[in-house]
Amino acid sequence: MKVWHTADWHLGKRLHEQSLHADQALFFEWMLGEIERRRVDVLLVSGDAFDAANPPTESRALYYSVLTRLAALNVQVVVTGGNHDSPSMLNAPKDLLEALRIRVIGELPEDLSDALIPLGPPEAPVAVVAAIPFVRDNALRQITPGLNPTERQEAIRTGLHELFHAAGAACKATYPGLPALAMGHLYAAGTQLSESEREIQVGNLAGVEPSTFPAHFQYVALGHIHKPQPVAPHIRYSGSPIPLSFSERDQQHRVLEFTIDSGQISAAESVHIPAIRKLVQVSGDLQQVRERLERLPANGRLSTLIEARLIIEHADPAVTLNFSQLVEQFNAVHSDARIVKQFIELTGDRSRATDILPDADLKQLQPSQVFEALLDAEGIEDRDVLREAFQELIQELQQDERA
Ligand SMILES: [Mn+2]
Repeated sequence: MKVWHTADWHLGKRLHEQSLHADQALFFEWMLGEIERRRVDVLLVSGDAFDAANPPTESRALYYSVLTRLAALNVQVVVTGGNHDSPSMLNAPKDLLEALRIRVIGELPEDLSDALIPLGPPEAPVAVVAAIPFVRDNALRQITPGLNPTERQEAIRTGLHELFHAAGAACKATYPGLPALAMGHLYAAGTQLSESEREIQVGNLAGVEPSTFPAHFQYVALGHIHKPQPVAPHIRYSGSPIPLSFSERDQQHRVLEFTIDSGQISAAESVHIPAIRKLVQVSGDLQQVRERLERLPANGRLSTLIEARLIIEHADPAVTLNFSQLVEQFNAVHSDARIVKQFIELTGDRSRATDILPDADLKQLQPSQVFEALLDAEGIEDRDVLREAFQELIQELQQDERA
């Protein structure tokens, strides 16, 4: 039996307002072709199939058409919920999908045995998977009110440890003799993050240790971290199939493949996904940015997306204006490449708060105090509008953090 492990499709995700729908559709074309060619029997999707709780209609349509085509290829599918998925949205068509041998576990079921899914022919399963979705903190019974952040992280780690050990024991008891694997959507200690996770916050930051997963699991198919990487040889992140941020631009995207044969699960191997779209970062001073934009590499199958980073010593309104015009002109002229993100990096002494407030301990200061010091340093007199705008930004940021 051949198994594919993927995760973090993030259907509906936009990269700086740019839709990635076409990228995702091309990935699925490739995936379905390879699944048929290689005769894959099982597909595991370890969370974050969708980017948001209420994804756009075109993303839902794509998801269901892919599931329907997988069913037509006689592939057994297991989808778990990630922190981006709405468990109830994912679970809504659960009964219908079950008729197509597609199992959806949107959230941790009350009875853990409901998350144990036999793989292979129903009359003669060859393995069992404990399909554990993203676990919200309040679903862990170790989380009690009044914990400080450190205690809370420790309680989350303990809770996940107990959960996966209970799942391992349940596999052993209910399916004795069958090889077992697990799915998880979580943050493992020591893994490398990329921008697309940072910008959405990794959820609880309690990184779990490999010992969280009992030895009974011969393979652990993880999702949540977008950079493909092993936590241990048999505990792996497949990573996201397409780049979801500029920091993932040079990553080799992949799915992981392994076989289950006579009770043994083989080592997972990477199946590389051909690059669908080029993401390019150009940086330097204005002249360098201009030159580099002229020497862009050839396109992938879709138009190139560019992050333009202007590096200058001090803020300069004239240079900023030229930079904006350069970006505007570029986007107006090019149809096969688009600057979707632009920013200015200041290298001079005023770019760092520690230079403005050399003796201050930043942790002791309010953001507004640092902002006032910056206004002083810049010699800005008319401050009311700026103060108001700053307060608005801070409020927005705090609301985002709470969300
Ligand atoms: Mn996630």
